Amino acid sequence: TRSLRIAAAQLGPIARTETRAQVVERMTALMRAANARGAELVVYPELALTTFFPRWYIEDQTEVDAFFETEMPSDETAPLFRAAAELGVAFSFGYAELVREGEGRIRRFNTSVLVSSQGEILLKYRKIHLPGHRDHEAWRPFQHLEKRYFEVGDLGFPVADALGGRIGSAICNDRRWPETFRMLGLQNAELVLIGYNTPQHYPPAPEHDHLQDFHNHLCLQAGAYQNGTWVVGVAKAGLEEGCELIGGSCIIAPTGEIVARCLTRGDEVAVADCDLDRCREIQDNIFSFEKHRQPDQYGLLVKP
Ligand code: CDT
Repeated sequence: TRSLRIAAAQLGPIARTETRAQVVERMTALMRAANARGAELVVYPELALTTFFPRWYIEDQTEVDAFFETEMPSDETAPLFRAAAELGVAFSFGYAELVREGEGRIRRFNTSVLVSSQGEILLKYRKIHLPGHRDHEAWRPFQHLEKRYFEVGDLGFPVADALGGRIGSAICNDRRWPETFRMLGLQNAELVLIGYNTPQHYPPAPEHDHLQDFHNHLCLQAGAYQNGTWVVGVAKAGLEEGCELIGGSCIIAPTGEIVARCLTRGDEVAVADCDLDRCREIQDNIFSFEKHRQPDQYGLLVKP
């Protein structure tokens, strides 16, 4: 077996006034709790370092940019990297990434990284499916302005051979798209790390509010099963600046079964032993792409 002990490190709400240093302290406490339970990899949510700022329409770009990181590690995140080195654990987390290119061009992405215990970036992913809208929509009780604040990721769906397996990432809304999982599945991913911030209330279709937890697990479990991969889904949860976010962070086996999950909407760790060899149970059988997939029949899937 190739067993990796993984922790889903769910974060409760982060206030707008909370500093990076305060959040990193919470993340470090979760890392220590996970390590005490033997975890070798700790997975944190999307945009883990700040409150989920796309809920606000902010006109002043300087104010928006204060939510972004220009370097990683930064002085403020360094304590997390130091704890990982001390404990010998790898970790993955999401953050808003600001990149300065030539001639004053600035690009902004919703990014996640997988980091080795030694601080090496093993995998970087920039979110491709950006949900929500671009302009202020006054009718909404809160905004979802990811299309305004971020560009579509430009790194594709990369995988990394790391920690004894093949690992991919996706971010929040990506998990609702089977194409995300299939892009990773076609590269033989054995573990997919996914952070999310999902409001309980979906303003465009409030009749689905009671289904948010169901749809979360439905997508994560289907993605795992249909590609024979482990999936770790990690929430930022709870009542954040008046907006309730679902929890339900979990670790899912390649069979689609949830093997560990968080029960609260606060800071909490769920741990499971993930035998990466179990991917073969699915990848060699029911979803052996080589034996059973019919790509010649799927032309519509890649037409714009
Ligand atoms: N962060 C993120 O992608 N959240 C979306 C919310 C619903 S779309 C406005 C999600 O898919 O969970």
